[in-house]
Amino acid sequence: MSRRSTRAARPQRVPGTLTGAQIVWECLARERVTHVFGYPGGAILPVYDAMPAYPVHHVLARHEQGAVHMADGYARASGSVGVAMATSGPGATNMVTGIATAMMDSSPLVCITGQVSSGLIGSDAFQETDITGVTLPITKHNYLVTEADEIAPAMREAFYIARSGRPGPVLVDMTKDAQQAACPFDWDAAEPKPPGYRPDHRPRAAQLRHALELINGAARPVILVGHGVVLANAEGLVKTLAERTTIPVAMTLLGIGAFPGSHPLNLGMMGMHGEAWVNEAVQQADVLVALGMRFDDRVTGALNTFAPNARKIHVEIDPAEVNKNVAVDVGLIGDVGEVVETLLPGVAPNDHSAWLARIDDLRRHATARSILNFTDDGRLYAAHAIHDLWQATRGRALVVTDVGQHQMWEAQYYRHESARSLITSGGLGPMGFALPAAIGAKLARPDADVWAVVGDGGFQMTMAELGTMVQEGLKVSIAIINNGCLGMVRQLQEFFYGARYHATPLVNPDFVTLAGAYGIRGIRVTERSAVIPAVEAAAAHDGPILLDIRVETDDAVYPMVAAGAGLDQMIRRPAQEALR
Ligand SMILES: Cc1cc2nc3c(=O)[nH]c(=O)nc-3n(C[C@H](O)[C@H](O)[C@H](O)COP(=O)(O)OP(=O)(O)OC[C@H]3O[C@@H](n4cnc5c(N)ncnc54)[C@H](O)[C@@H]3O)c2cc1C
Ligand SMILES: Cc1ncc(C[n+]2csc(CCOP(=O)(O)OP(=O)(O)O)c2C)c(N)n1
Ligand SMILES: [Mg+2]
Repeated sequence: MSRRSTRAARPQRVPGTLTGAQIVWECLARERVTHVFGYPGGAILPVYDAMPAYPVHHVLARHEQGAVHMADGYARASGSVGVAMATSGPGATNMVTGIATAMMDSSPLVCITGQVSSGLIGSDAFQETDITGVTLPITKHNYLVTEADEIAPAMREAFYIARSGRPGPVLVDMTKDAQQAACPFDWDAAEPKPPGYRPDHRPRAAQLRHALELINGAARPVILVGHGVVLANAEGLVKTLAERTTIPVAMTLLGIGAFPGSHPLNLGMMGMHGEAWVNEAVQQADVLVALGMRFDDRVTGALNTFAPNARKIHVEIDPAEVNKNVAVDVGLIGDVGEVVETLLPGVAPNDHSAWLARIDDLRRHATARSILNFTDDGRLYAAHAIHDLWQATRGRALVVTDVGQHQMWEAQYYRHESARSLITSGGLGPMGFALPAAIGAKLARPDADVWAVVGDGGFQMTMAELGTMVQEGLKVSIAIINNGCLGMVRQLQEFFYGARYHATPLVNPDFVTLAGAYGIRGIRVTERSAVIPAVEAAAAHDGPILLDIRVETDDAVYPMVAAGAGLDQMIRRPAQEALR
């Protein structure tokens, strides 16, 4: 009996043509994509079958959510478009959290999904999901492609839309028959021309003049630096603006790193868990210069009391963001790098030493309440662990955090000196982001000392990606800030639900043994004196390492602006005695 050839399903090449599947890889290679993060299945198999002929490395994730977070981590670390791939139905729906994460944080992604053959669409075919319908509100744009000759134009347009203007995720769903059919491939003819899409904006001259008057005439100004500054690679220009005017700089969570943490004009993070002096400075300011940030509710607190005395300038690439949450005096719509460059010749040197001295007073008053300044009571707090990680890595690590208390302590206690040295999910905040995003970041920047700082809860959401990390031979260091609970939610229960801790205590696996199952070295840290040696051991170790850092359960992130409260109405850390 003759055996059926396993190669029989290969599409026939017609001279002068490529299959849709080959066109996908041609486009990826021409877009200079080096890594694709994905997971195969029947509806995308023609694309996988064509892959080996192309110089693109495929990273096999353990879950499609992980694949998208990896692509996102890659994009945020490199500034290039990240690419993720999955099959139809469950593969595509597993991508949803990752896509929504990228959408909320303006991260450029192209997600490619297989779809059932075009003749089956609408028939509830096996693994058919209307993924363009599902992702319509969480993508910048999406496509359903049913013909091979539509693939190249859709792919080129997807990359163009993902990276231009305000970046974001674009999904290209392609039917199996479109992947299998052959057609001529013409890269030049597929040049993107999306109708009605205008990503380039320039501010009007009158608005620029108005902004200069406000900046030059301010007595108590603050610059608010956001993620847009990172996306625009404009940190150098923003530093020039701050130094010329001596205007202090506050950052959003996603703006951290866009202004050097050790710079004398750096105030730190503002907002719900921003430092007290930063929020107080924002509230007392007479001029706010908001650069590439979108006045998220975690940043502003109650809108009706936000920065009541300040004239506001908003530099923003997306016109829909201007006057959306906060009414501003001047909206400068355009790329923040270009706008600041245009403003700089008109910006007068200035000396705001009286205002800086006032903020320093606020800072002195607040730092007395920092847990780092409490006398050592022998307990290991998360803030200690993160502070010591910062010291031991000399502030030069590329840190990827998960979501929760540890994320906020990282923002407060790890001082970042450069843009793209903190990768964190701000807008959607999905637990499980850190490990896969760290894998993507390490592949984008192999020379970086990549640390995933993750909670014990969030780690368990995507810990299967340890397998991906090992399979790729990556040296990523993992610090589990293990407080034995879903700390951020426990904190809400402590403050607002009478300390009724339902569904927040965790019974955890032994993370060190778990690491061992993957061949990863694990170290348990239970004392403060062991943190720095463990971080140094990670640096010296030729491979990934997992630190299970057992920190106090009973602690909260301070300050905290409660929902609906004004930015300067913060819940402050109690005196040390209250911790006992
Ligand atoms: C548990 C938790 C707690 C949090 N607490 C805080 C907190 O205390 N403080 C805080 O700040 N955040 C906090 N966040 C994050 C918060 O939810 C927002 O994600 C964050 O504040 C958004 O920062 P952003 O506006 O700088 O970035 P984004 O949301 O990414 O917005 C960037 C803006 O820049 C614009 N832009 C993009 N490119 C350009 C360009 N080239 N030129 C000009 N503009 C451009 C975009 O259109 C967008 O409007 C928290 C998140 C979590 C999960
Ligand atoms: C996928 C998802 N589910 C639920 C939440 C709500 N949530 C925010 S923080 C948090 C607790 C996180 O616990 P852990 O990972 O242990 O970090 P910790 O706060 O203890 O540092 C939860 C449940 C979320 N952000 N993401
Ligand atoms: Mg926890």
